[in-house]
Amino acid sequence: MNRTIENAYRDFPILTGNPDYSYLDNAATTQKPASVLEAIQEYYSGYNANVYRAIHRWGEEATRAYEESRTKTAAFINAPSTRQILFTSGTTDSINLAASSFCRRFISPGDEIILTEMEHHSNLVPWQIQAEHHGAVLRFIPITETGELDLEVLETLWSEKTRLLALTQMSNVLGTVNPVKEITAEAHARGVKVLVDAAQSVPHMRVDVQDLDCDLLAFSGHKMYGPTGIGVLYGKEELLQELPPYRGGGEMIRTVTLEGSEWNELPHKFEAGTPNIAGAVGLGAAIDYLNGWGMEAVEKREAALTALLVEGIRGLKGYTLYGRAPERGGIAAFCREGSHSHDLCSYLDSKGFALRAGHHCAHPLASKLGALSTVRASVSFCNREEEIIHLLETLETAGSELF
Ligand code: 7TS
Repeated sequence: MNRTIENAYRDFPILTGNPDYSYLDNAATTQKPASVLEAIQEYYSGYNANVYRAIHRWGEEATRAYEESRTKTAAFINAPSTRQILFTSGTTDSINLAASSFCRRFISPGDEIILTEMEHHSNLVPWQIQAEHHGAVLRFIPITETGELDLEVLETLWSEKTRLLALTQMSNVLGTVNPVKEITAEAHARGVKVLVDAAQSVPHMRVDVQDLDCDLLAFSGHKMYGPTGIGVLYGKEELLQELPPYRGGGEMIRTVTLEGSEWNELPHKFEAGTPNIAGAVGLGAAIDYLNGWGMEAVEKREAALTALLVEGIRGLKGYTLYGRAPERGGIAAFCREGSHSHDLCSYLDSKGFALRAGHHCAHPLASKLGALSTVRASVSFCNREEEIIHLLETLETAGSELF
């Protein structure tokens, strides 16, 4: 069989090794292709060493591989320079870094930060912590009936005191893709900085930070076919220069005396201690893997699978699908009349489908939807149409067996 994106699952040992199980929890984490697993194995078995410090061949090789991943990451999101790519442990870590450093530098009591009602807890709680510490006020863009941001209300939220707007590019519950570029332009017209949570978007669409013009952007390696424990914070260089460091320790300093320290240059100022070298190497391999297909092909393939899934669930009797935004990614959250979502999810697992049930770490959104717990299917290009058709049939016939 020719290698095409329709049979990309063949690149994933866990998928070929479990042909009777359908993995539809890609928004939580993605599976890893063989090339990513091999890159990590090669690092540990071929040239494992700490970066920067070692004057030996393995140290040099590890440093080269670590920095090469930074170069690949910068190119992947079209960042102008590798100095703007900070390696973190994931989206959550990236946003905590951004929130802490931004608020220490720019927030005074009474200043305002705008968030949205559809944020994952990791783009909400770090701002709550900083707002409490610095006396900032949080404001929220509400969502409409269709699960989109209410931009008319946003018009009323801006004030002289607004300093930053932080929003997700794609909701991890509704699948809604937000008009980040337009909102960023609105924010900049008022001198407001913008942080984008791109955890769900970078793995599934072409994200170009220069086109979006956002000031900060966060994402995770494990949601884009790379390993856990590695993530990225992109920032505009001028802004990153102005922000104070987040964590102190080795590598992030230029000089240290007992009285005080001077910071290293970008990006090292924000990378204290031994980084996740294997994670960065794995992320670089994941980017190579995605580039091998091309993000346009990924998007096209996932749009077809999403249409099948979303239209299919909409057509099922007794099911409610949450979110009707026309601009959406491959995420579908739903409930079945008369069934608890955890029971439905366990039932689906027994039938060979991995989905997720709960509030999906977006408690305020779940409350707003009036569905504290939903079942969520999330697709990737490595899923097959048969899997989705089989899931829809299983949902349709789920009946007395469920209780
Ligand atoms: N932002 C969004 C929009 C997310 O979907 C997630 C994780 C995060 C941030 C946090 O990413 P992390 O890698 O730091 O954990 N979302 C999910 C999910 O939907 N199910 O499990 C994790």
